[in-house]
Amino acid sequence: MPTIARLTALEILDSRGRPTVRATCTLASGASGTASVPSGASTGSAEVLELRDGDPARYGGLGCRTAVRHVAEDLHLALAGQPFDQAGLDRAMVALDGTPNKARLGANAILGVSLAFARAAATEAGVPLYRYFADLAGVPLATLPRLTINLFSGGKHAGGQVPIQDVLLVPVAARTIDEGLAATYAVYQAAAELTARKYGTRALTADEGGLAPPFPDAEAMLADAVAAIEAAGLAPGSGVALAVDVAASHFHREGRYHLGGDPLDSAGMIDRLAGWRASYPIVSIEDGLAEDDWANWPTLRARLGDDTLVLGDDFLCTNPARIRRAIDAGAASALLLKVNQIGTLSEAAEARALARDAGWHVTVSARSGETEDDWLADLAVGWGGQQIKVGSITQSERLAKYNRLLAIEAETGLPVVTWPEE
Ligand code: 2PG
Ligand code: MG
Repeated sequence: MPTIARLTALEILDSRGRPTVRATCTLASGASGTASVPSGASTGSAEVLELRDGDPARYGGLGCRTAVRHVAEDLHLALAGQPFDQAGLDRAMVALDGTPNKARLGANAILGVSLAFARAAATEAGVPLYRYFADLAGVPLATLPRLTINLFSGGKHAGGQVPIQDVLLVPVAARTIDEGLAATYAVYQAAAELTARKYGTRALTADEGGLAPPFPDAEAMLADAVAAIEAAGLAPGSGVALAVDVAASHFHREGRYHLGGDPLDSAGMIDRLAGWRASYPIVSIEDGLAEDDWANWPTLRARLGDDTLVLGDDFLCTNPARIRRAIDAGAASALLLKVNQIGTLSEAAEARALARDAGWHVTVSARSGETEDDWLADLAVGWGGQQIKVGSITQSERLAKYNRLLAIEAETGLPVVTWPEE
């Protein structure tokens, strides 16, 4: 087992210019690994705690110097000199933290170490990171994930000009990552032209590089996405399909969904989503209902679940307890997996295994605040994710992951998951 010799960390800036943690783990063998932690904006309330300094004079309180100190001092002192495997290290950090939501040491400190150790251990073993992740989860390396790529943005990622958060392209006909990216590029260019003409704006982009013109409503976003696919000479549905991140928690107040027009109750919201499904080529709906609307998720799944993924992000928070409850209730059919929602690789692996054992799909996802680190691509491949969600095909913090997928594709020759899978 690898022995940790030294843990260090650095406060760096993410794609929104906000501080985050970059951790480095050096092993006794001399192998070392460095990894950076992402950060969300439309967060679920059950996510573990991202520790911020709270000093309003510095980065509006968002500094990460305390979390950095927790890596270089507390975690270093407690863990250095000891041999660990990934599960043992993650368990030790959870125990050292001692809180249910990683509030003492900070999930950003703990995840930085969990990921940096993974990189160092892969280097020590002489294997690519995706193989280390595959071995960790006991998953055969068989496929590459299907791309789901942000085209249009709204909600918290775009200043709320329209309540829903993402319309994504799913290049279902693409047999390779390379083909999928080329199809997406064509649609993105067509969409930039179409929206510039229609809304008279320059191509304004949101947090993840998605186009964010002043759409009048969610339906206009979906219709413009279909028009852009057609304008690019591709077939909506069979060539390029759509996915939606409704992020409904963020416009749900006092039991009503404020989607524009009259506020909707849960049944009305489900009707609206079913209407979208009937009118547009949508293969996946994420957070179609709010994170605490437990009573109505099973109805949503029953209405849409046969041919559309009912995907839980804020709803599940990569949290094994929430996932178990959702499986028992028949409340979803897919997990959006974000390791920083739960804070260690091992707990995220447990979340993944629960979802897969229940026959769910898994979408491995980046955050809206990202860094140039590319471990997410290795994770999506290694854990056999059916989908990957990274944001748009602009901005280097997104492209780092797409470019890593291209490299893994060239190296392994693995095929992309076919749709519908299995
Ligand atoms: C989401 C993510 C990524 P955030 O809601 O799925 O798009 O956003 O990182 O802001 O939670
Ligand atoms: Mg989401």
